[in-house]
Amino acid sequence: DTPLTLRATEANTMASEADGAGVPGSRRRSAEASADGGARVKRVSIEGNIAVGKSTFARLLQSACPDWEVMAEPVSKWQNIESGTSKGADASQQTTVSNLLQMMYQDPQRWSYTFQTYSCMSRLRTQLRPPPARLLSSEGTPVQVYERSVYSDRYIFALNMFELGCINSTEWAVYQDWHSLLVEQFGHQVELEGIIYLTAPPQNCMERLECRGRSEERGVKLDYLEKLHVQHERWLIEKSTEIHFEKLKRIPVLKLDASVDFLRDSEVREQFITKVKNFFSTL
Ligand code: UDP
Ligand code: D5M
Ligand code: MG
Repeated sequence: DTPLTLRATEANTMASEADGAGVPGSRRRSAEASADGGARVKRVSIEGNIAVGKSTFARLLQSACPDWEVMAEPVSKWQNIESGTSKGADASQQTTVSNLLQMMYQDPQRWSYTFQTYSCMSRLRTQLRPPPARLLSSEGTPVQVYERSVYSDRYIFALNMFELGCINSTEWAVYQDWHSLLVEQFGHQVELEGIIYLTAPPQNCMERLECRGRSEERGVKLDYLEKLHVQHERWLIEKSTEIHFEKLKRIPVLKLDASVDFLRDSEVREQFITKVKNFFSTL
């Protein structure tokens, strides 16, 4: 066992992977997306525990309003990291593919810090992408919606890894130093105007996680989801997490009860969309 999981030994399969699949709408960027136009665009993240329903909710938002741009978490990137295998010129084409998500769950002491560097980098890349032209020409409030953010990386996962002892105090100090530097340097380009917090009891998330059947998560225990739940509550509801960015301390949070099956209940879906539209209009 590891602090995060029971040891998962089976090979990675992506049979029931939901992330990123089916999010409609073009992601093509346009040179027309001017800096001025970009300033109109509101930026919001969807936060919540593992398997609470963020990707499902993201797809729902994208189909409810094609004028919003919804970006799924790049889980498949973390599952497929390509690297060269040889220093020799002839073999330079050879690559191996490693699954960093699986490595982190199997050996968190060894791989948590590396995972945090890569997940933060990939989120930063997503949050730095300029809005597409169609968003700038939309009549309503143009919104970019991200599944999680560089902030949940730090104030949920990295912090939790540190508290569990999977990241040591030196790694934690180094992590916090470069995270602050990057976020400060990129300034308003990575700032969010609001957060949608999907919440459900950890037991519900556990059931959804099992139902989704992502192989890397096979050993995830309820205890881990409970810890992540507490981190979310501290950050977004109790506001007791120490935050290092001024705007983030005052960010508006829309809390939605995702314990109801919004995937199958159209009435709940409609209520969620209405709440989200009202929330966006206040940002
Ligand atoms: N799910 C569900 N009802 C809901 C929301 C989600 O049955 O109202 C299922 C969904 O089909 C998936 C699992 O819960 O099998 C996890 O959802 P998702 O991948 O969206 O969660 P995330 O990890 O992105 O928060
Ligand atoms: O999150 C995707 C999966 O990736 C899930 O197993 C949690 C894990 N994840 C995401 N971000 C992090 C960070 N920063 N550290 C550790 N683990 C992380 P899902 O909620 O299923 O969409
Ligand atoms: Mg997801």
